[in-house]
Amino acid sequence: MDPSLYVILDRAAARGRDLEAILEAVITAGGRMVQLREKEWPSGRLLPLAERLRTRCRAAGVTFIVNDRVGLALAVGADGVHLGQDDLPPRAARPLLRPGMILGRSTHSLAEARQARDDRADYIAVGSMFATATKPDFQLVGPELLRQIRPETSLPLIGIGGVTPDNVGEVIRAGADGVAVISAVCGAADPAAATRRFLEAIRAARDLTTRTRPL
Ligand code: TZP
Ligand code: MG
Repeated sequence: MDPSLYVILDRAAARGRDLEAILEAVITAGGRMVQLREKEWPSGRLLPLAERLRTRCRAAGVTFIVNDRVGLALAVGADGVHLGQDDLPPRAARPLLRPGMILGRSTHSLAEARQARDDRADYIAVGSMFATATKPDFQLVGPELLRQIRPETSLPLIGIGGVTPDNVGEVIRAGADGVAVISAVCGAADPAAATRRFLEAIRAARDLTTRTRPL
């Protein structure tokens, strides 16, 4: 799992554009991890699309995660499932998963991040980093929360919420291993170009972080 840039494929954010075409652009541009997020369609309707995305990701060696739905993740042979605070907690979901499946957890406070760590999540998403129109009920925690969580876990930390190529450096320098983005890629005029800009900015921020870290 390489969570440097974790692209969330969301039909609503894509505004009618084809998620498979967006995935293709992301893969071409070097993205290594994606999630399927669908808040409206029931799982039966989503299944064929989820299967096609899963097949393409497998062929490209890209990690494929399903948001919210453990059953769908299992049905399509996804690499993992991402669970928010209102979904099944990791201790309830883990026994349902196949061995080796990735379990990600959304958190919005130090206490939630500690709980996710203690519940043996495989990565912890932290947000919202910045204001975002994608999730109207977002809780703004800022990169500062990453700074607080970073010393407490070696699990991958992923900043989410309002992240763009222009502000991603701030998130990486606060201690994130990567960022998860919806609108900045799914809603971009050119998703491949957006992916490349992100990867370049992440690389630059990491170089800077390494060079300025005390020996
Ligand atoms: N969780 C916290 S903020 C957010 C989610 C799912 C939305 C992220 O979307 P965007 O478009 O990258 O701000
Ligand atoms: Mg959820």
